[in-house]
Amino acid sequence: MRWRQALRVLTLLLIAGLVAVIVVIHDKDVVALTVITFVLLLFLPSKRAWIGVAGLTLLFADVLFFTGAAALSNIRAHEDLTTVAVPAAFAALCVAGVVAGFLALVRYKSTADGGRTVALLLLAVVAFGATMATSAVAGTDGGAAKSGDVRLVAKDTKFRPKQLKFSAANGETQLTAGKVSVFVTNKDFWWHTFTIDKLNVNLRIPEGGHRRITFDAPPGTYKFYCAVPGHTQAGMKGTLVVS
Ligand SMILES: [Cu+2]
Repeated sequence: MRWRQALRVLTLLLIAGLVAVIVVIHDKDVVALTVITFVLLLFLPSKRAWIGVAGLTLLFADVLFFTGAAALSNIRAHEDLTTVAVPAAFAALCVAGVVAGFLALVRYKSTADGGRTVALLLLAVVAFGATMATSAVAGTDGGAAKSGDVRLVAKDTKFRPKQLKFSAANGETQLTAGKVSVFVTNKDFWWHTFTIDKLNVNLRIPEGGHRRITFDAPPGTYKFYCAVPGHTQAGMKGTLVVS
């Protein structure tokens, strides 16, 4: 088996995974990534195969970067198994993809037998799994809401609701101490943030994750937004009213 063939198989698996994300969690923003992956795959059997190999290696590295970080963060936050397993599965696949892509680039004309190819890819995935497991031991509960929390959902690169109201009159007792607690759920495949510049708030929420933040908020109206490039423009902004 050549490394390029291994890369092709891993790319097909990645496309299958991305399509599953589109179908199961209805994340339309993943469509663009799926199309790019497919186009790069088409280069592999062509005379300009190196474009496909280099492009796919970068793409695997990119997806590894955000899904690996999401899996680690969700493990540390003691999220449930699915919330950890989905980004972890993508990250493990991407570890193999980066290895296969890199070896296809540097040993472009040489061949490796099937057994060695599979063994090396498995080794990379096992090493990745071990990293995940060791970080599962450390960590804090970030995935549980408490009563009095203001709830916010990020879905389809939008926040719902767009306006958060927090009032002492509603019996939100923490407010008497000047504290506001916001519980954010991210239902997208990408990372999002809950950011309020004025209050020095910057909470990062990975794929499928739930995160809670408590901060001081004097009465007033504050703009919150997602700090991921392009997301504010896509509509990820709103207002927090504290009265
Ligand atoms: Cu965002």
